[in-house]
Amino acid sequence: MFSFFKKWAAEIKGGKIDWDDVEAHLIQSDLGLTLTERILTRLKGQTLSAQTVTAAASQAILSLWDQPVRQLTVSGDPAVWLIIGVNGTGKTTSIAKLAHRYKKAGKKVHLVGADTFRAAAIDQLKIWADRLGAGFSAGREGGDPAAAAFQGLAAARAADADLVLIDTAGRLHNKENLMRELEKVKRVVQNQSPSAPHETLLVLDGTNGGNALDQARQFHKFLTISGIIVTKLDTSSKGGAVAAIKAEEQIDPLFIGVGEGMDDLVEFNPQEYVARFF
Ligand SMILES: Nc1nc2c(ncn2[C@@H]2O[C@H](COP(=O)(O)OP(=O)(O)OP(=O)(O)O)[C@@H](O)[C@H]2O)c(=O)[nH]1
Ligand SMILES: [Mg+2]
Repeated sequence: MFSFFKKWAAEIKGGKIDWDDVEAHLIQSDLGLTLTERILTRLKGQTLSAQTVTAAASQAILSLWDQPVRQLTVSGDPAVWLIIGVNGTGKTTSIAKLAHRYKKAGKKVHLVGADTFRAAAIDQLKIWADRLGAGFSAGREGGDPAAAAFQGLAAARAADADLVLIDTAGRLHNKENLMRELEKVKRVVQNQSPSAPHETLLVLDGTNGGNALDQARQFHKFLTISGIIVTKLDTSSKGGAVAAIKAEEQIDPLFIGVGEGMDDLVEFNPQEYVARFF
């Protein structure tokens, strides 16, 4: 998100800028309309410079998080977390990272492969489950993902798991039939456990810019997202438009992915996030 903004701020250092310029650049920095307006309001009556704009932007972003970011708790009998997102954002890897994190905290974790779209996806999850010592169930390639989720949850309950992580196939947010398929996964899980899923986590690729806001909006519309995991922040300074998503949709980033290993998941911290970019 901010790399574009930072580059611009460096360019204009000392130079003159006008309001239109500031507004255009803020919008192009994937901050979204709400935040852009708040930043412009903060700038009223000030001299425009790289410094004042940067300060106003970081203050506006930080004030989105006047409450501490929610910590996830493993509760439910068992806790069921549904992991969703577009293709290749890091869903399966993030599941492995979450499994590792909560196993370390003493929880019995069960992974459910409901990505029946391709056999390799199921194998990938199985490899992680074996490596982590987590329980595992999966549907078969070409099968119904909702059936896979239902049977996986039943197996997890039989195994007395504390936390069930359901992996789903990557899908484009603008494909309604694929969104309906996810709704069905959710419904079928609820048939077995009415309070589930206890978390519906959207995984966003942090190297992606403004499109992330679009993704969040669409997935939220169909499934009600409870939190976001932003991945690949080790390779990008874009940041997946999380501030815009928080400002526009009130959805919090909960974790960030900072590598491909199972320890590379850290809790989202707004101060660190802003400091990283400004
Ligand atoms: N550098 C880096 N790479 C990551 C991170 N998270 C995931 N990846 C890599 O991104 C690629 C895709 O990750 P997956 O977990 O397979 O993504 P996915 O969302 O499950 O993909 P589909 O199931 O195909 O939709 C893999 O090569 C991962 O190792 C991260 O935080 N940092
Ligand atoms: Mg996957």
